[in-house]
Amino acid sequence: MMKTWKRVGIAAGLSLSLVLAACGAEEDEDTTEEASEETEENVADEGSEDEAAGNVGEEVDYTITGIDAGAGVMAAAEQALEDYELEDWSVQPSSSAAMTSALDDAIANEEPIIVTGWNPHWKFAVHDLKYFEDPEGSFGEAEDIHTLVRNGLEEDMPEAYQVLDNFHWEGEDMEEVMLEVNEGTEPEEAARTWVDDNEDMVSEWTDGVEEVDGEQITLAFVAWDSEIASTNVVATVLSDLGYEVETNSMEAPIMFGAVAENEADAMVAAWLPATHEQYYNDYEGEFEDLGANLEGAKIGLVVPEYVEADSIEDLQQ
Ligand code: PBE
Repeated sequence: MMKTWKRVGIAAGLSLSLVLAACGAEEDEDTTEEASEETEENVADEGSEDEAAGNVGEEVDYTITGIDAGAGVMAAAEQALEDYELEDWSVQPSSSAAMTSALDDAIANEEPIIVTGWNPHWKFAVHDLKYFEDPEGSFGEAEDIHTLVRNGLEEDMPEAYQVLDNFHWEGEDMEEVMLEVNEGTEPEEAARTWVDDNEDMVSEWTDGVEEVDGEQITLAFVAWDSEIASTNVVATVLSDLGYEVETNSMEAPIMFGAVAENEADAMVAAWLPATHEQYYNDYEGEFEDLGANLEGAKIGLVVPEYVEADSIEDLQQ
């Protein structure tokens, strides 16, 4: 467990310095002026301003900056390339942390970038961003995040089952934890602070649940910023009840497989109905779906506000 958190901590620390660099550039008027002069020069080199604005494809090398290949938003982005007939485009896989670093870098340099995005996410609080419109619906509608547990958990660990069944919060709650982690706090510590600051909500999840004596429970998750937040909060609440909690980070399809095959006890990271539809269907019947722990999540292509294009359709040219 420590290893995973250390890695995440390093990634969070790295993106923090990039965020600071970005803020510095935004706040410093001289730098901004210099940067816009540079942009004008570039525009002059390339032709008219309109042409440059319309050339977001060329500027980003016809590449969408993605995250881990197993993420549902990656499959949806590939689907979008098909739906909008963007044959020259590709989706570049990386990781949740590398994507936000690339986004921070691009914004610091006022360069265009298109990323696979989602919310809840801290990046909307830190940067001026927008979703590309998606008239074809490649990225689906608003989604819910579900809690899935292994079959038999209710019988084996009724206390944990009850907490997992009760776990429910809002996008703003998740973003609060995410923001703190992005600012450099260790995920476990950020979760601790949130749990301590939100006793009323947490006591609804643990209402009438008896304490246990060091029973082992394993939560599976993927190291997406949103799921680092939710998994740590649930782990903190369970450990306060007396559980010995292990959190295991893995690829998305493996996370579903782990719960289906009883290698993990639970996960709080199933985005439905569309994002994880494939994985959900692959293992249906081999897990218990405890329903939504968060409503109104969303995925799509995200760009800085200053990118002139507004819709995925605008990439067709
Ligand atoms: N995400 C965050 C995940 C689900 C949670 C949107 C990156 C995905 O695309 O699978």
